[in-house]
Amino acid sequence: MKQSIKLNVQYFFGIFLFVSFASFSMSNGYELWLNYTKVMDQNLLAEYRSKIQSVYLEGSGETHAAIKKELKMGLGGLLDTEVVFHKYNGTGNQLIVSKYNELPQELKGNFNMDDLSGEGYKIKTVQLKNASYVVVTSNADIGLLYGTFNFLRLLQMNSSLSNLDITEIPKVDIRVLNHWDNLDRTIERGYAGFSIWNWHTLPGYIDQRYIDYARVNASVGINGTVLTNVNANALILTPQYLEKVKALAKVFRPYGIKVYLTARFSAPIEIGGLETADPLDANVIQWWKDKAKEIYTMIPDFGGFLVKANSEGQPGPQNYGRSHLDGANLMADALEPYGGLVIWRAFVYSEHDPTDRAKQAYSEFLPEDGKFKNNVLLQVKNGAIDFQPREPFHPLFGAMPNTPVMMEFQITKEYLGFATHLVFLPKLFEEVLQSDTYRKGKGSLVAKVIDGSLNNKKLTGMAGVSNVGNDINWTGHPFGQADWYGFGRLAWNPYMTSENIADEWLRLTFSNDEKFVQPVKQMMIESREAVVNYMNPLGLHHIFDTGHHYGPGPWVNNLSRPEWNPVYYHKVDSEGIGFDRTRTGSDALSQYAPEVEKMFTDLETCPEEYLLWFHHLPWDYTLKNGRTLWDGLGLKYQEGVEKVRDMIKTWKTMEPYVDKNRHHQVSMLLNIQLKEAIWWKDACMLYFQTFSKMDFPKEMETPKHTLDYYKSLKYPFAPGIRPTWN
Ligand code: BDP
Repeated sequence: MKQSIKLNVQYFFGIFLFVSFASFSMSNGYELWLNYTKVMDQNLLAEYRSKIQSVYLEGSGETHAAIKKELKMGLGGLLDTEVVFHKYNGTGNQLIVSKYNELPQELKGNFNMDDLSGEGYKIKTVQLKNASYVVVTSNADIGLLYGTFNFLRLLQMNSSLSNLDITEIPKVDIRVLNHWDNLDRTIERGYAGFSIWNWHTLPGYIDQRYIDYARVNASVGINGTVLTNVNANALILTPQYLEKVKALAKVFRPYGIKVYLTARFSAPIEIGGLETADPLDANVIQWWKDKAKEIYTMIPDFGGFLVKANSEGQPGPQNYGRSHLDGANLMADALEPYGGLVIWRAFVYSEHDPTDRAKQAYSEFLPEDGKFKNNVLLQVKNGAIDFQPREPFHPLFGAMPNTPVMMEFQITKEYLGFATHLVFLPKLFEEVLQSDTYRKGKGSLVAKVIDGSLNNKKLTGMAGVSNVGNDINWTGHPFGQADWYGFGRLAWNPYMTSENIADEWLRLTFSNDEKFVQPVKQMMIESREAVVNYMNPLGLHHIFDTGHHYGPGPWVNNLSRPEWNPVYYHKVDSEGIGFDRTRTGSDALSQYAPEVEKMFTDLETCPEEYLLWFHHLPWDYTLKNGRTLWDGLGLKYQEGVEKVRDMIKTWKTMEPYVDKNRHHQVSMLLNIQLKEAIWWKDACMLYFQTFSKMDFPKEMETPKHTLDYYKSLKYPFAPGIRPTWN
């Protein structure tokens, strides 16, 4: 692509313009970041071709076949040549892709493989006398596949092959997507079409998408997928559906991806004919054991169960007076003989509990630390409320040293403008992972909890609620692909910077041209703060319209459960705004380490982006910039809107570097984003003004409509709304 652009400039009115635009307009984004178009830099192309005159690939089996297929496709496309597979030539200029034990003897001495896990790999330029090789090696097939993808990525990113010396080992064990996909193919909080799992035609029909899904995930190291919604349907555990799951598992296996299912706690009643699902009942215990045996007979490498229990109406052990511990350990016992895992979700809060919702998961699970069976992981959302545009890290991170606590991020943009807003989520993920829990003194980062290093945990994990659907480009918004990519990269290495991720993704997906990469990267990095500002500035949260969470609804106060209403979260009144979570308020802050509590409690040290999350402050409270809280709020909303305008400007100038199709798509979406950013600003500020009774700051654009108008907007068919909960 880079080349096409140069050609465009050089031969602006010539035939090349036509050729390059013709190929540009073909791009529909289906290939995601596995974009193997020809390397356009002629010097590099010549270097690559001369260094990879043939490929030595030893081994057998289905992962090996997947590697061969990817090399053919990748090298074939990037170098625009037929890939020659050849025995070890001894004379160099060969790409060697081989497990360590099958490496040609004379190359072995260049590698120390003791530090590698099965998933790890090395890529190295090896000089032997006058012969030079690029070697990709690992102790296991799966590591070799990951190494192959990394090698292709190097070519896609136009890296030199002269001095490679890469060692990669994933820092996290369980790297899974959570699909909130229902059996009728709707997706809860999905904005990119319907589910890619076509349950009706499975197991007989294998859609090419399943294979490409596996390739794409493996390319970033994702090694598991939970196929079904956490608001589970027990039918998935019946033989009829397990046959279909088995077919998907077969497709994913060569790519190192295990399937997991959501287990509905009441399944023994619904599909087992029992009268109870009590975890201590002997028949129930036996039922889960039999079910596990049945599943593993069909799918020997089945990953395990993900469970949402006693949360938002889902059944669970508490229905029988038992605890989460009883429930998790019941399933853990059943899966244990086969090496299966139970991933138990900590996303619980109750309408019967009058304490601050933000406190409930911590109170519920903390006492259970160290009591779960060894094959249980506790999956905790990044914050204590619910995937808000900005949320302080969940107090459970670091607080349960004797339990494997895994991260749950949301890749789909339930609270970030659906698939219509350009918001680069790795920036949000990075902020959470880099937060300091202070549980073991300064530097006790959330990332260290997640990779297990803080408490020497052997079993670790990171989950991302998928943004994938059957839209042609998988994610709806072309830039939504970057969130999937970034999730995978961070699950592999939670210390990666969002900037590096953006850089990689842009080069892989669009172009290596710096004139494109630098400004668009900047735009992506800033896009996250933009959405915070135009939706939830200064620590406001959960003020979305009800049910679908599309657009603002700060006025909503009539839902049956108090903690479902936005008014519960902003607590606006004539005095001021914000949720007091200090000791004078809900005291949620006491759930953090003392250093963190102190930092957030003290208004001098509390970062302003968390102000209203932790404090209820008067309208005339003075912000660090000297303005009143009221003015500051308006200015932040305005800033968010302005940033979207900047993004539109930047994107406009990128026209020469991007294919017409995707350029136009993103332009249209940015315009929607601007409209909605203004909607957020106007609706929220007009509503809050009815309490503050103050004039809008002069820098803020006057609202386009009245508050009544904004309140009257209804979207009964906004996408992603949960259809039924079972
Ligand atoms: C909330 C969603 C709801 C999910 C729930 C969960 O609104 O659809 O079922 O989280 O994570 O964010 O279980």
